[in-house]
Amino acid sequence: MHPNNKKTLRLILGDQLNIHHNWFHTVDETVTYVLMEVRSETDYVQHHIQKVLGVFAAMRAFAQTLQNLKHRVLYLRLNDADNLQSFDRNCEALIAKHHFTRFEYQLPDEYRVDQCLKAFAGSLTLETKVYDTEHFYSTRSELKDLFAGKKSYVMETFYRYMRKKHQVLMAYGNKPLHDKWNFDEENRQKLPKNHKPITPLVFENDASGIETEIKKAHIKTIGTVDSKKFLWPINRIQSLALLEFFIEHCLPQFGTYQDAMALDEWSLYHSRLSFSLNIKLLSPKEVVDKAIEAHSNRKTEIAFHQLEGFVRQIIGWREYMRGIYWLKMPEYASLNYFEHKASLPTWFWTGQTNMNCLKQAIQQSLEFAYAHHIQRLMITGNFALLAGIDPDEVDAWYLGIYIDAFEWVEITNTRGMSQFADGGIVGTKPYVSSAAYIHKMSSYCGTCSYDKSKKTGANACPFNSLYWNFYARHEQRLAKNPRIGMMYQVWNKMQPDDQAAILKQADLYLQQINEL
Ligand code: FAD
Ligand code: DLZ
Ligand code: SF4
Repeated sequence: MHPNNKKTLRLILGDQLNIHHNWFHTVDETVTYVLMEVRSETDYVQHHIQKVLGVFAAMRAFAQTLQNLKHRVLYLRLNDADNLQSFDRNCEALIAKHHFTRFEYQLPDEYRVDQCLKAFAGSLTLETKVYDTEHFYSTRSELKDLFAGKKSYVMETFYRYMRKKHQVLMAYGNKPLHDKWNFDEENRQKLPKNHKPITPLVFENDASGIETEIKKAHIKTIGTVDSKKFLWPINRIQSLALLEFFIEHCLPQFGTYQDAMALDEWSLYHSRLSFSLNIKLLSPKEVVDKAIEAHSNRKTEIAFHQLEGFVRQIIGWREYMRGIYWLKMPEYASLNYFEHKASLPTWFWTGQTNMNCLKQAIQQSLEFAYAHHIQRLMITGNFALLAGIDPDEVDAWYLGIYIDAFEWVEITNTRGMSQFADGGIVGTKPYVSSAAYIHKMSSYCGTCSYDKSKKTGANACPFNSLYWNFYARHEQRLAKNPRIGMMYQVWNKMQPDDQAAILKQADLYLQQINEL
């Protein structure tokens, strides 16, 4: 074929909004970019309305940016008559209509979409090429290579490897700065009484037109939105503003209150950058670099342990979860170590429960499409695990409800870290707790109609009996775990009558789970 007849179609997915990608460095008349709003993506799980709205608004803004830079762009809106509602069918139709001679795309982050586009590209008679997204620090297979021949995967090992490889927070001789890799013991305090955290920065995007289109298409969604004042960042400028806000106001307290939870406070000192990061409006490297730069300019204000705690989340946990995902999919999505089969309580979809901690975490999730890590792990996730909920249902809930939920990072956190359904690939022990931990880290228990200190009887906090019931039920699987053995010593020291009463209380609560 004559080179002048070359016409390339490049697909950009809704979570590939990286303007610094090599693709966009030069304007090429023979290249057409396409973005599409499709039912295959809006319907693979029931999403929060803010997630669908946020992704569409960001995709539209990104298409506009590309057009302003003089790139050729096609954009298929949800209700366009010629929208065939999936990536492959739309691309096939566009290739035929516009006589494209090449098809190119970037590596999808999700296994399902990866399979779909691989199959599609394989079915074409044209030349095809797949590119890296140029977003992550590590490749899909780097974790696999690092742990080749090892029996288990350890986040801390991966984190140190990443610190060394990318020379992040390192001193002379490949030693960690301040001689320690991890400063966790200086972090994780409860919020002091009368401490008023910073008011979160929110945006006021008018996305009401998009909401109307979503409603017209009858897409089933979760949660609420004020679409005239859509609060999440939808472009790079807003994402950078949120990053600045975090670094200026939240980073100095980030590690200290990382695990704290407080009544009516939905994000405390967390960054809320996960949405911008996951759709690639921000790169993890620029986030880490900005945080490090701020620390070096404001050392007295931003202690090193705050910085290290934050950097670990990004170059450690985030990259680690992605590595595990690509190592273990697709099998990972059906792991159910404890063989849990119960259904999610109905109040997970409404927040209407008398358990104050769950009410707070779920209601804010419905209102903001956001809960911070410890709410996800130690409130909703903890309850789901103690109550023996089927990990498929837990996954679907987390994948739908959060603005930042994309399977590569959602499933490893949910099925792995939170539900231990992978039997210990991500974590070394299940993250469960009774009310004692929740009371220690939050201000939820004080105004709860349940009594945090009771295991049995009227108004006993459900977490207490469910906690021991969980250990008793799974003794065979857990007693040998060296990090848990001690719990069984405590359980076995209890009087048989007390044990029986606790198990009976747990049974009662599980039978009435929708009324708790
Ligand atoms: P911050 O607390 O400010 O942390 C900074 C950044 O570090 C985050 O933006 C995120 O990119 C990264 N990070 C922190 N913890 C993790 C982690 N465990 N795994 C991966 N990255 C991390 N994160 C998602 O991005 N998408 C999800 O769908 C998701 N689902 C989760 C489900 C469960 C059950 C749990 C326990 C955690 C989940 N997480 C998920 C991880 C974490 O809770 C969120 O990244 C975090 O709450 C996002 O808020 P933030 O940006 O304010 O985070
Ligand atoms: C999450 C999402 C939604 C709701 N809708 C779209 C869409 O209509 N078009 C699109 O390109 N992407 C969407 N996304 C993000 C994709 O689900 C995401 O790109 C894939 O899961 C790959 O990670
Ligand atoms: Fe949650 Fe129990 Fe505390 Fe109530 S008493 S807030 S249910 S831990």
